[in-house]
Formats: sequence, structure tokens, C-alpha cells
Amino acid sequence: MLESTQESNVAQKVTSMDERSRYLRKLILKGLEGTKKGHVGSALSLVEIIRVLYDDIMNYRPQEPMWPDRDRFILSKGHGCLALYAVLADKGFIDPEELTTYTLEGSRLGGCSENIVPGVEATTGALGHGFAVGLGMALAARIQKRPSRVYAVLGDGELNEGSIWEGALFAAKHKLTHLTAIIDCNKFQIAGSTKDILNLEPLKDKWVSFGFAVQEVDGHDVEALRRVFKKLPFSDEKPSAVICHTIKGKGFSFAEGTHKWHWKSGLDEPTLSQMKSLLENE
Ligand SMILES: Cc1ncc(C[n+]2csc(CCOP(=O)(O)OP(=O)(O)O)c2C)c(N)n1
Repeated sequence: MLESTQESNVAQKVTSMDERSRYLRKLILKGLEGTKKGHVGSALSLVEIIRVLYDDIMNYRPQEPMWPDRDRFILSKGHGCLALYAVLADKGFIDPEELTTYTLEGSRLGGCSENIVPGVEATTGALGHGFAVGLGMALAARIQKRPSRVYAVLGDGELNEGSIWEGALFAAKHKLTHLTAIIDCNKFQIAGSTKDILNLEPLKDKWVSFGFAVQEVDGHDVEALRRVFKKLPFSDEKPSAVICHTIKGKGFSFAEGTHKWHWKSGLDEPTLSQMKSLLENE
């Protein structure tokens, strides 16, 4: 199985998850059907975080994507957008069939998300920038006296960007309590482990020292994510941060805990249908 991606020597199974998480991963695979390549591992670590935000936490209107009082979701690690596209398709912002156009010429669904797509709030992909856009939105909501909250998802590798820490200082100074930084802490980035490339530990202490109220959670435990997100904001004085401990490539054992599936190409039809049937059968 999966000979075409040279993963046949690795145990092949789907790691534990419920029906909804499997379904959203099937939509991610649908996004790979046309182009056969993409940021697979980066999207798979995000699924439960985005799922819980859109299912249980955020206020938004798929039929009125620009509703002024909506909450804002910012995918600062914009390359993980296959997971966002999957949820936007599931919620009716876009047609699920459009997923198959991901990164094809003329498609709205680029390899990093752009705000030409209904439901995508900010064009991201240059790491370290999306968070700042979210800060601006949070400040604007306060000035305009709107109830909108801002949820910005950052990659742990993205935290190597200095602009994130400049943004964190800004958020704390302005007491942006309706802003939450959500860290998809999958421990890997494009070329290796975050620990080896530019170590962030002690990560929680860093966010605390930058003036955030911080909680940590298993980023694949749907119940735990719900519990933590429902407690937001964690403070009346400080912005919040949730460090979500996730697994890069979560769902497929051969893609988990490695940077090798950060970006994957050559995903031919047999490989994709094998991955799909793993989701259906296990
Ligand atoms: C400013 C900038 N530098 C470099 C890149 C290239 N790049 C794309 S993804 C990535 C790694 C990101 O790692 P992380 O934030 O941990 O994301 P994940 O592991 O979830 O994919 C890099 C360096 C980029 N997109 N933007």
C-alpha cells in the first residue's frame, strides 16, 4: 500500500478519530485530487482546532460572509489552508466541488489562503503577518464597538518570526481580551523539528511573559478543545493564548510526526484512494 509515495515500510493505519474528523480529512483529500500535491501535514494537524471553532465557538453567517459582527478567523500559517477550505466547504461558504481546484490555474483556492475566497478574512502565507492583521481587526472591533472576537492560528515554526512577538507585545499593551492566539504546536516545520531549528521552549512561559493568559490543550481532543475555547477570554485584562499540542500529519500514521509530509507531491490516484479507504475502513 502507498508504494507510490514510498511509505510502504511504515505502519499504515488511521489513528483514532471520530466520524466528523474523518469526514473533514476526506474533504482535504478531495482538495488533493486535482493537483496531487499540497501542504498535507500542515493541514492535518489543524483539523480539530478549526472544526471546534467553526462548530461550537465562532459566530458567522456563511450566506453573509461579510456580516460586520462576525468573529474573525485568521489562518496566520496560511499554507495549512486545505483544512480551512475543507471547513468552509462543509459550512457552505464554498461549494465542496471547488475543493478539487486547489492550486490549479485560475482557482480561487491557492496554496496559501487569500481573502478572495468567501470566509477567508486575510490573505496569509508570509509567516508572521496574519497575526498582525488579526490584531488590527481586534483593535478595529473595539473602536467600532462591535462584539467580534478574533481567533488567529499560528504555527509553532511561525513563532520563529520576530513579528509575532512584536504583535504579542502590542496585543498585551492594548489589552485585546477579545483576541486569541491559537498555536498549532505540531513540533515540526518545513525542514525539521522546531526544537532543532530554533527552540521555543519554554513556550508557555514566553507567552505568559509577553502578557497573555495561557492554557495548553491536546489539539486533537475535540471535547478538551471545546472546554478550553468555551472558557475564553481567560482574563479580563489580557489577551489569551491556547497552545494546542498537535501532531503534524495527524490521521495517517505514515505522515505523523515528521516534516516529510509538510509538503507532499506525487500523490497519484491510487495513493489518494488508498488514503481515502483508510479513513473509511479503520
Ligand atoms: C516569511 C516566510 N518565510 C518562510 C516561509 C516558508 N515556509 C512555509 S511553511 C514553513 C514552515 C512553517 O512551520 P509551522 O509554522 O510550524 O507550520 P506547520 O508545521 O504547521 O506547517 C516555512 C518556513 C514562509 N511561508 N514565509
